Amino acid sequence: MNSARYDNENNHAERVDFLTNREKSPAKKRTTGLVIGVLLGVLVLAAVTAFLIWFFLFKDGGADGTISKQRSAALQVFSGHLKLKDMQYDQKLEDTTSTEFSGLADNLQEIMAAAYKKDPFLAKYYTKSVITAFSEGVIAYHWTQFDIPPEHLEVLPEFTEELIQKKLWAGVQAHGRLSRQNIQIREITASYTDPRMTRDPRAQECFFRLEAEPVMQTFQSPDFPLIYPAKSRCQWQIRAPENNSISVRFNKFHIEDDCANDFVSIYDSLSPDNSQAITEKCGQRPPSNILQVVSSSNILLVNLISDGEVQRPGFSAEYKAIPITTSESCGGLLTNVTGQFSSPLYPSFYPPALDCNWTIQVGAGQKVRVEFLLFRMKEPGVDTRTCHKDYVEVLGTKYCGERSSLSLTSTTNKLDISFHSDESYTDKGFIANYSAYDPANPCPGQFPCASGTCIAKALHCDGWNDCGDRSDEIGCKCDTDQFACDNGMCKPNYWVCDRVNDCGDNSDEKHCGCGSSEWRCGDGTCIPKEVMCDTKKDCEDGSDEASCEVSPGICSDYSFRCDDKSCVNKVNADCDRVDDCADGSDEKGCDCGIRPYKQSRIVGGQNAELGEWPWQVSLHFMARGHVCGASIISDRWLLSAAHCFKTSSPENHLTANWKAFSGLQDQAKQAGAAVRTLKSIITHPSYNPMTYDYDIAVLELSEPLKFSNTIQPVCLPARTHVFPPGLPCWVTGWGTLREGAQKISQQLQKAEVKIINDTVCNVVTEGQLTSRMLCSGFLSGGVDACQGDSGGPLVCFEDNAKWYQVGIVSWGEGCARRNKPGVYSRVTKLRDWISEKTGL
Ligand code: 4AZ
Repeated sequence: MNSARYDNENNHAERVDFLTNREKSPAKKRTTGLVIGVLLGVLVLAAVTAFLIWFFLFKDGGADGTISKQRSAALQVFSGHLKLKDMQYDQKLEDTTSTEFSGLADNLQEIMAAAYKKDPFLAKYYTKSVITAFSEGVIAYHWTQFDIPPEHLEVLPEFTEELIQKKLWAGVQAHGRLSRQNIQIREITASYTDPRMTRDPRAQECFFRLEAEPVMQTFQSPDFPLIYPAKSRCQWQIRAPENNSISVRFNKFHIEDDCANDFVSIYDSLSPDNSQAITEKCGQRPPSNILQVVSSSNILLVNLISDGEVQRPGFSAEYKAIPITTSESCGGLLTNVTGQFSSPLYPSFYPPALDCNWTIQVGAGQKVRVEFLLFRMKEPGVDTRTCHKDYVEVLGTKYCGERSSLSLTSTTNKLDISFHSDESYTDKGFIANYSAYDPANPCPGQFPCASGTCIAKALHCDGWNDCGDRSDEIGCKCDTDQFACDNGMCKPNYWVCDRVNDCGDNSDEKHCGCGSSEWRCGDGTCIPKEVMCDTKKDCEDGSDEASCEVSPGICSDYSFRCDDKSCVNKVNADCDRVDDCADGSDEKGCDCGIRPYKQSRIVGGQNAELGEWPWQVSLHFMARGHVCGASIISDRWLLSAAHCFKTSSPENHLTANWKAFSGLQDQAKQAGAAVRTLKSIITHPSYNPMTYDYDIAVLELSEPLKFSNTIQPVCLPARTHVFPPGLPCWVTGWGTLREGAQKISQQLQKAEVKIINDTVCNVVTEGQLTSRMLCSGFLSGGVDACQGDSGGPLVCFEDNAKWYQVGIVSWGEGCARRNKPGVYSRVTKLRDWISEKTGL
């Protein structure tokens, strides 16, 4: 007997036996048996196929009225509303169990079904239409489902919103002509909808009707604050009395991070009608960035969809009826010398479909300056150059999207500002300060930027773009120790040829003297090309060996060393989500450097938010309170500076004298923080109190930390991790706000600082730099760590979306002085010692 094997579509191996001629020939009985066998096989196969189709396409969309969870391209759902003409609104229509609801809903469903079935194309795929709610007007909310079999997928592009609306109109009008029933429709909307969002309210599963009143009430996702169920399809229809709108504030909001799986979507409608979506959100929101939305009228729809397996608590929300914001009740005339104004209902999302106008009028001969402290009017699919949906318009220019700094000035003593929101998608909006100024002296004692903002005079012509529009660096006369860029800016001479485009037009990096057979090191020196990637360090900064694809297995000082001692010659191979080491050690210990409370930056402010730097620790010494910073590197270990402990006083080295506070933002609010005592303090044996070389300590906690939204470990970079000059990083701490100040800061501070080239760093520190140190800050001064920040982290956000600690606050000449940047212990150089002491 010969046999053959093949794999069927399900990849299950099956065995088919072929009969040889000899085996076939004599027996008729055997032929009959074979025919019956084949028939039975076909029947079984058909039954299995039918079951699979039912299972995947219809099971979840069955009795409870929820359309199947799978977002099959073959399922097309359109949702919107119908406005009925000349019909008396009956409150009973709001009760989906009433006969009034059933009567009208069934009637409309029939009209819709007839409209679609009349069209030969749509009729082929039409499945059902459902009326989900009524509201004053009389408005009926609907959705319709079409199922396209796999063999007809090519017709999908023909399912357009225009076609659906057109056919529905045609059907509805034909019905009006033919029918004796008195149902007339005067407006139709229908837009694409995620099939997971459609519900049949008469099925009542995870479906809620809420009545908003002026007093606040609450609702929550199922099982909050435990874990919301997977495969949730929940809907809350909220109504308020006529002439009110609805405000919903999500005090707790923690949904899975991937919006493709789980999300909350909110509509300015009772239908999940995309053209009236207010917003769609997932992830976790911190107390400082609460989601609060408002409807344009007395209806609002909230949906919770979950498909992901990640377990999260969900949300808890407050809702209430509030007076409708109209164009008359927003905007206005502002005549004070200074003041503040914001988008309607800020910091709530502004309502959809609203226009507001402000006029700022100041004294004759004066002008107006408007500085936006926050500006967020983002909408999917909007080109921020044209802003065709929501915008703020000033002097003929429309502004939309997200802006970190926006400053505008008037041409006269009057400035008009208009705000427009359309029917779909809203956002936080804006908050702005305005002030009158004298055009002859726009910035008394300061430098006036072209944008209208004022900056400190010392920042003019200092080589840094402080205005944001470079106007402070244009037309400067360069000093002898400065390089004149082609674009008119001046930069310190020692920035020339350092491989960082400091001028912005690259003129400081042109003509840098390396011949065609040479390669330029990070510090500007030239080396022969052939010594690059030869596993020997030829450049002072090792940049010739940093990104070499040398043959695998070759280990240089610049290779990532796997646990099995093999080497990876790739820049920043640690935690880059690519398995470079055969033993996977480059992707080990990567549960770090994330901020569960994702933050949006606060423009102009330097106070950190709670949970923004969850690895930051405050070290309290005896009765003195905070004296040094530290960072969490694991649940048992902290990283800090040796000079906090190795002082002339032996008391500083005693564990009993220290307490570590984690999850803290405000020194006056220690109640919410986790406090730990220390089990051991290990300072680097080579720490030099004269030079601050090897300024590093690891602290073992007596009891492990419990990680949370506000307590998380930072990532430690591999020994070979590269943080190039110019990289923007953040330093945090409760140190003093000024050099020489007596008191530490009560609120945790954050400051953005840049990694400074080692050559420059060595020059400005007058040769005091060792390879265990790095500089970060601005040579123009103004931003820096200061007394009390020591031991705290300097962290950089890397391409793998994780925060890495690059430095430990160590020393500096004063604080924030010009040409005196902060000096930090270089974590990469001390990485092996950290491993040796902590096992991390
Ligand atoms: C300190 O005394 C200190 N400007 C820390 C950092 C800097 C200066 C002083 C850097 O803790």
